[in-house]
Amino acid sequence: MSRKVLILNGPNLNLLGTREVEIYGRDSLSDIEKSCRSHAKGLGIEVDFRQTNSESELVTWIQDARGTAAAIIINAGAYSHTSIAILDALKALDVPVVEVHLSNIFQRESFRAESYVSRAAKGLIAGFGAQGYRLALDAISQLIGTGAKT
Ligand code: CA2
Repeated sequence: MSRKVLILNGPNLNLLGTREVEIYGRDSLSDIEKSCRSHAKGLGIEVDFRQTNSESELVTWIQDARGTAAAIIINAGAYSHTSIAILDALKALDVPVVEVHLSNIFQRESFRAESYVSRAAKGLIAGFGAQGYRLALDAISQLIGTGAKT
């Protein structure tokens, strides 16, 4: 069984570290990718880390994950709160989905407290900044097991 985890990032996450650092932290997305790669290595997980500003590209990547990824970690950014298309694509998967948000979306504007992604996710990690991605990898590692033959 593959131990490849697809880590998907949605709109504006390419701007991390440049503004709103009090909300999202100082790490750039490239810093987060590096920390995911190093953490995943220790867990024996292969990472495919991507970002797009396009809703349709996210849907296509989720569809393409069928049969190729063991799990998905997704921070869909603002699309989390609006996209039924992303929800439908996630629901078509038969691998675990862990949702990540850098900020605690429940402590912010009311429109951020609703997430369509959550409806398809095994669980949600929010409010831990960049550490949330590493926590999600830990959760995925538990969910998909060691991959060792018994
Ligand atoms: O907390 C999160 O991870 C979010 O998914 C981040 C999204 C936001 O729309 C969600 O409600 C919560 C925003 C992505 C980053 O936006 C930036 C905009 C300007 C400068 C830096 C980051």
